[in-house]
Amino acid sequence: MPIELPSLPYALDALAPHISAQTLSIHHGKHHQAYVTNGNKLIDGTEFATMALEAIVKATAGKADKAGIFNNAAQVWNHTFYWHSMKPAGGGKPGGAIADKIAADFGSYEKFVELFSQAGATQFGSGWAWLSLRAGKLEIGKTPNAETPLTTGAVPLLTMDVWEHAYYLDFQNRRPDYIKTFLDKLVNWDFANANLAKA
Ligand code: MN3
Repeated sequence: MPIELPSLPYALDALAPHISAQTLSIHHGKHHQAYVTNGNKLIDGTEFATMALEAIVKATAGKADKAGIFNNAAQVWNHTFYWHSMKPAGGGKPGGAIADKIAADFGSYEKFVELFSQAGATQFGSGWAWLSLRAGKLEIGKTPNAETPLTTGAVPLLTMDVWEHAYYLDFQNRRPDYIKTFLDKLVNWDFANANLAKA
């Protein structure tokens, strides 16, 4: 199968009690898997069948007749990026180059927290909050559904899934509590630093 489900970079219970094993099991094993399965069905026999995932996402973005392929392929990419955006015992203030860049571009870590939390909280319905690098500057954004900054010339550094399936079992309707937990207990600054170094 051209599109594959990657393993989680940690055990199912590694993010508990913040994100439960049940949430990760369903989110990775059912939701992420469904995007893989449906994406493969849709690209079968097309010019996309031999392309790498990132190339499929970029090639189908914004094309109404390819929306099904885009939605599934981009959701596969976004979810893999999201798993790496968290780690056990993560969260809190960053170190390294990303810390300096946040201070330079947002003024302070506290301002980053405010803007990133606002992006996640105000994404109406399903979607994602992002920290990206665009033209050398950090940018915080939100995208609906499967949309990703990857297709708009930015380099994604971190993402947070704000689809209800990401938090409902652990936080019910309290999306702001999930966002606070993501930032305080889970966010993987090593991943953001690695992405920044490659950008
Ligand atoms: Mn999701």
